[in-house]
Amino acid sequence: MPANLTPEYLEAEAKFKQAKTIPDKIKALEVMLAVIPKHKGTEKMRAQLRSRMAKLKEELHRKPTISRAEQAFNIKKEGAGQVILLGLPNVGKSSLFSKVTNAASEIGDYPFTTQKPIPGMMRFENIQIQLVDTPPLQLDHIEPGFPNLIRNGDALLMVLDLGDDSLFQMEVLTEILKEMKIKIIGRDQISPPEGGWVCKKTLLLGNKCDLPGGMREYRKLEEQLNGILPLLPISTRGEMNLEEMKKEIYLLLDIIRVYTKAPGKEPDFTEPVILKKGSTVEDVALSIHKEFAQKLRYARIWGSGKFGGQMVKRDFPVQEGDVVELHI
Ligand SMILES: Nc1nc2c(ncn2[C@@H]2O[C@H](COP(=O)(O)OP(=O)(O)OP(=O)(O)O)[C@@H](O)[C@H]2O)c(=O)[nH]1
Ligand SMILES: [Mg+2]
Repeated sequence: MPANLTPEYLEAEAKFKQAKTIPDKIKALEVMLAVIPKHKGTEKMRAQLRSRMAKLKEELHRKPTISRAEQAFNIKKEGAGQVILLGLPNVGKSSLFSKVTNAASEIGDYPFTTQKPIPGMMRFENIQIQLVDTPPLQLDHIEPGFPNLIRNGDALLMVLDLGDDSLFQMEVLTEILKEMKIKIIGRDQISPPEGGWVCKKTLLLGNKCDLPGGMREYRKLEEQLNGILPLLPISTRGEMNLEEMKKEIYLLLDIIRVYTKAPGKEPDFTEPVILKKGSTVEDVALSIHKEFAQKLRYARIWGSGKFGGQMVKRDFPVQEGDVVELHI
C-alpha cells in the first residue's frame, strides 16, 4: 500500500535531515509524527519514527559522559583541606608526598614517573590535611581533568627543583596555569577573580636544597620574587624544613581550630572543630547540628573573649584556639 506522504510531511522530513542538534531533531520528528497520514500503509514508518524519537529523548537526558582519564583527576576531598602538589618533571613531588603523608607514590630518578593523581593524608598537629600528588605539568600537553583538579583544590604547593634553574621553572609553571586561567597568589593577597579566572593561594617550595649550590639557587629565587609569594627551602631527602612546611600549608588554608566543651567539663583538645577564618559562634553550633544552631541562646567563650567564660551572642567571631561552650 502506498504511503501517500503529504508535502507537509516531506518538508518536516527535510528539516529533520538538516537538524544539527538533538532538540531540533526531536522537534522535526514531532511534526513528522503529527502530519504523517495515519493508515495501514504508514504503520511501519510510524513505528520507526516513534522508536527514533525514543532514542533521541534518551540521548538528550543521558548525563554527559566523563572519560576515564578525566575521572582519575576527580579526587574526593577529605580532612581539613585539599592541597595540590604541582611541578615540572622530576622535581621531587612524589618523594615529598610519600614522606609526609600516609600514602605512597612511586619515585623515580627519571621524568614522568607519576601518571595519575594520588591522594594522601598529612597530619599536622591535631588535624589531617589532604595532599594530592600529580603527574608533572607540561607546556604542550594538559591532561583532561587536570585544570579542574587544580581549580577545585583549596591551595597549591608548587615544587621547584633547586638543582636546576628555579626561576625558569616558575615561569613555565605560571605559563601553564595561565592557559588554565589560574592565577597563583600569596597568603594574604585577595584579588577578585574576573572573567573565568580563579585565584589560588600557593606556597612555593624550593626542593633539594641539600644539593651543592641549592641554597645559592634559593637565594636567587627569593630575591627575584621579592615576597610576592610565600617561599620555603626544603630538602625531602635531608628532611629539612618539613615541619615548617606543614605549618605554612595550614596557614595557607585560611582555617581555624575551635574546641567545644560541655558545661562543667574540660574541652577535648584532640578533636577541633575546623572552620573558615571569620566564622562565628553560630558556625560552631552549625558544625554540630542545624537544629542546635537554631536553638542556640548564647555561648561562653575562653580565648578571644575579654575574660575567660565571657557570655557572647551567636554572631561573636571566633578565633584560632578558642574554647566554646554552647547553651541552648
Ligand atoms: N638531592 C635530592 N634529591 C631529591 C630530593 N627529593 C627528591 N629527590 C630525587 O629527585 C628524583 C625525582 O623524584 P620524584 O619524587 O620521583 O619526582 P617527581 O616530581 O614526583 O617526578 P615526576 O613524577 O616524574 O614528575 C628522585 O631521584 C629523587 O630521589 C631532595 O630533597 N634532594
Ligand atoms: Mg612523581
